[in-house]
Amino acid sequence: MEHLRMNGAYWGLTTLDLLGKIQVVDVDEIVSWVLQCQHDSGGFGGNIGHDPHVLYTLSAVQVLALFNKIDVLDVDKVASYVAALQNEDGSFSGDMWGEIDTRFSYIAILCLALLHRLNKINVEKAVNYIVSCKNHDGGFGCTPGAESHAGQIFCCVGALAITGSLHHIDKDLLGWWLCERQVNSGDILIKSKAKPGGLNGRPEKLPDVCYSWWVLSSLVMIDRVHWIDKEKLVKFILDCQDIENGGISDRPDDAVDVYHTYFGVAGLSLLEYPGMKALDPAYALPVDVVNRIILGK
Ligand code: GRG
Ligand code: ZN
Repeated sequence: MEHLRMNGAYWGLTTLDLLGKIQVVDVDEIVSWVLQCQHDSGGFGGNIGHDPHVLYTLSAVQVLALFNKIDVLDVDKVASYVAALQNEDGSFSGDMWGEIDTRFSYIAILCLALLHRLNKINVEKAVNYIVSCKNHDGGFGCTPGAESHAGQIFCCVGALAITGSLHHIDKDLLGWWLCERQVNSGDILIKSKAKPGGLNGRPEKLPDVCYSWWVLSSLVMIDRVHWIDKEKLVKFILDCQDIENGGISDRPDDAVDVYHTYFGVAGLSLLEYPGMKALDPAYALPVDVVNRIILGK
C-alpha cells in the first residue's frame, strides 16, 4: 500500500472523523507528512518521493480540509497543477503521462471547488465532456462509449452535482440502473456466500461493501435512495465487520482493509445509522467540513 498512502490517510482519517474520533491522531505530524509529499509542480504524490498525480492531490487537500488546514498550502500553486491537466475537449488527464478518465474530471472539479478555484478551468467544457460519457442505460463510463460502472457513475454524478449540472441526468433511468445493483437473489448471491442486500458495481458482479458508497451516494444525489431496501443493506455492511479487530471487508468473512472500512462506514452514514456524522455525497467529506469550506459556516 506504500504507493497510495495518501489515499489511505484520507480513508482512515475520514472514517475516524465520521466516528467522532479524529482527536486520537497527531495533526502536526500528519500535516508535515502531507507537505513532504508535495512536488515543485504543486501536485502531491501517494507517499514521500513518489510521483505527483491528481488522485493523491485530492486526498492531500481532503486530509487538510478535515483538519481545517488548507491554509498551509500555496493554494494557487496546487490549483494551477490541477487546472493544467484539463485537455482541449474538456476532459482531464490524471498526471503528466496523459491517461484520461472521468474519475480525473471529478477529482479535478472537487479539488478546485475545495480550493475555491473552479474559475481556473473551463467548467462548461468539463461538464460537456462528462455528458459525452453518458450511456443509453443512463449510467456513465470512464471515456465516451465505455461501459457504465458504479464507480464512474459516482464520479460523473458528483462532478455534475458540484457544478450545478444535475439536469443533464435522466434521474429515473439512472435510478433504475443503480437500484438494480442491490443483489437480493440468484446465482451471484449463492457465489458470494453473502446474505441478500449488498450492492454490486455492474450487472452480474458480486456484491461488495465499497459500492455502499459508489452506488448509494449516487442515489442520494439524484433523490432515488428510497428505491433500495436500506435495512437489508445495513445488515449486509454490518455482516462484513470483523467484530474482533473492528475493520470491515468487501464481503462477509474476507480480510478487512482500510478502504472497505471507510466505504462501509460511509455507507452506514448515508443510511443514517446511529452514532456517526453525516457525509456529503458529492464532496466525500463530513457535512460539517463541507459547510465550513464551501458555505463559510
Ligand atoms: C473522493 C471518494 C472519492 C473518490 C475519488 C478515485 C475516485 C475519485 C473514484 C473511483 C471510482 C471508481 C472507479 C470506483 C470503483 C472501484 C472498484 C471497486 C473497481 C473494481 O472494478 P472491477 O470491475 O470490480 O474490477 P467489480 O466489482 O466490477 O468486480
Ligand atoms: Zn470493493
